[in-house]
Amino acid sequence: MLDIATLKDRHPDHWCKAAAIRTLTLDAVAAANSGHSGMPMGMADVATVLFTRHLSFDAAAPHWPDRDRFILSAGHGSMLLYALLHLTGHADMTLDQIRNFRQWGSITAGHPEYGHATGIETTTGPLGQGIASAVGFAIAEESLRARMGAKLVDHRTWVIVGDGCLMEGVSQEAIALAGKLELSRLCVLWDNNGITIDGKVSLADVTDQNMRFQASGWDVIECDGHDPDAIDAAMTKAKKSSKPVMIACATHIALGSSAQDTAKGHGALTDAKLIADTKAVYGWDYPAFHIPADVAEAWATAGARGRPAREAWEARMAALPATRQAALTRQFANEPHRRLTALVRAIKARAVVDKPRIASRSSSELVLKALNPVLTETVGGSADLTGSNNTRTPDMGVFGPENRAGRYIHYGIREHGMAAAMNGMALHGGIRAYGGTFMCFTDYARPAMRLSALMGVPVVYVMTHDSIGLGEDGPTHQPVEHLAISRATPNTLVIRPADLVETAEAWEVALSQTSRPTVLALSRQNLAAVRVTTSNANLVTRGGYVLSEATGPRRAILMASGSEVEIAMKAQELLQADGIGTRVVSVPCMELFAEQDEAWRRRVLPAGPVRVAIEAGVRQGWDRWLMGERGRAEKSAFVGMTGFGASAPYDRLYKEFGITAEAVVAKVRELVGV
Ligand SMILES: Cc1ncc(C[n+]2csc(CCOP(=O)(O)OP(=O)(O)O)c2C)c(N)n1
Ligand SMILES: [Mg+2]
Repeated sequence: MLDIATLKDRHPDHWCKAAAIRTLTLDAVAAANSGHSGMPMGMADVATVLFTRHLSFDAAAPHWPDRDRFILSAGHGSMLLYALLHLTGHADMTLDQIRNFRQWGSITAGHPEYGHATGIETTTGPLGQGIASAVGFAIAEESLRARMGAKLVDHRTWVIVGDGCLMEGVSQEAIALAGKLELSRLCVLWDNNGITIDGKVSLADVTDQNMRFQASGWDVIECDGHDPDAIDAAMTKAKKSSKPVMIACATHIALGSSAQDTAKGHGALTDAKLIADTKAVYGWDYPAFHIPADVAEAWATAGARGRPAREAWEARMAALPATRQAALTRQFANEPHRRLTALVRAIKARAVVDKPRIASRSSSELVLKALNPVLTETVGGSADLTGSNNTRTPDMGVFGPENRAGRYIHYGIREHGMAAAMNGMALHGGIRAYGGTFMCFTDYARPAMRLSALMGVPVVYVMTHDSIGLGEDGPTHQPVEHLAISRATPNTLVIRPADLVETAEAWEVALSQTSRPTVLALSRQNLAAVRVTTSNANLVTRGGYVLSEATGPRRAILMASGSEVEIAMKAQELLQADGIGTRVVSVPCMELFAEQDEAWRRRVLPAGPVRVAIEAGVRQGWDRWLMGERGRAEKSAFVGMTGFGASAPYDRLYKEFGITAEAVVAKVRELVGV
């Protein structure tokens, strides 16, 4: 590898630009007294070559839809990204923000957070998420280029990963998917420094990463990660490949410091002498946070390199008919489709006449069949459960190397990779991503689902087989705690519709979101139609509503979601036959119900009647509606699961686990005292 003296001597301009990244990192980490110095110091040369010679972007227009995307998967090296954004002239990334690295109210969080600053394309920090969501960015680019044309969509996705990203399991899902899909616009830059927190990579790994990538259909190029010409040549070569490319960049972590090539170099280098000595090695004789004018100028020039390309793109856009421009702008901004509500109303109008007794996963398919041909921004998929999740509609076509216009993705058995890719597609813009698996396997997708919520991206998780109601596959496949886990996640809508009408409304809600994900919990087993009167109003938007009013004095309120609404309706019949006036409240979405004003919630859940909630999952999450909101502990009960399910036909399971109309009646009688 090139040593610093040779580098300075042969590439003085490059050296100074890279040194600016390195010293800003040292200064910001020292000021914060925390952070990660080594990674930005090691990858500064690669990043400098990328941003000054290859990345197509314009710092003055960071939202330009046809920009290249840069993703720092090794999110702990956040100062690398912040320094680049500052130096290239992103207006919001001021020097003050860098000075306030990791402080309250600054946009320079410990790890890059989407939405905090322009140029942060996705939140990274949980290792592996960046590379996995990058696959989604690259899919979105291919898909939209095929459908909108290369004059509007023609860019690349560049990702920096560390050893940690490549050890995480999700990276294998991502790499395999990208290789199969031949995402040749995707280039991964591996910070091959041989060091992680505990020490040398060899402590825990002997994987030949080059062979691993090649085995999954990638091209691999090796280079000296400090030699700008070698890095440049590798990137130039990568752009010509017909496969995704991994460039293995050999680097020194914490280059030039006494911590170089050691695990100590991974974290915060805050010792004043170490910093001074390192700056001396760099030949950097300036005060903290100081960037000399010529270096600042050189970086500003790099930040404006993409301006002609951006302006040419805007001119091509402006030349399109106004209606097409408006449609594209809406689509790039992920705004809801204007025909969505009308399509959903038509489905509901038919449903109240037909009253189909079908599984909610089948209802979901019916809805998608109506929506997908019109809402062409949808890209659906499943983690190898297409026939079970009912996620594919005939119009979509399968996305792949031979059909880039296809809108259905066979993700393979890769729930985590699927969820991360969906995040990437949504963040790229122009695509509404939905993907399916069994509800139980939200566990396998969860780290990416959490990031959907944290970033506020409106993806839709189609989670079928949502309870013991899936039957014979048994407790390994029967979710009991998963509704509660999803509901516990902030900024996530969890919708469990009861029939076709509610499922159509649920999809309308999900596809109208602009800043939060939706989890649709759908049944395997057939469900009775419970919404049988016409209403244009979308009642799922209310989260909870009176589905069936009590006859006579109201003494009990039954609350239920999804498949158990039918049980609540049966229990109501039995109770009312005995003169116990009973109201049934459908609760398809607790989050939306909680958002209603107090007057609505009081109308739905007035004080007085006893309350019983019925759901084939654990109780967690229901207590607010049972014991809060004017309810009382001694006047409420829950009918649901307290442990894992079992393997048997579903109707037997409902009986054995006591989730029946009769059990509900018994609870109400006990509470009412008759
Ligand atoms: C999923 C996840 N697990 C653990 C961590 C904590 N962590 C942050 S960086 C790191 C080591 C990463 O090593 P590498 O990618 O080689 O980075 P380098 O030390 O070379 O900067 C770990 C374990 C994390 N951020 N995300
Ligand atoms: Mg490393």
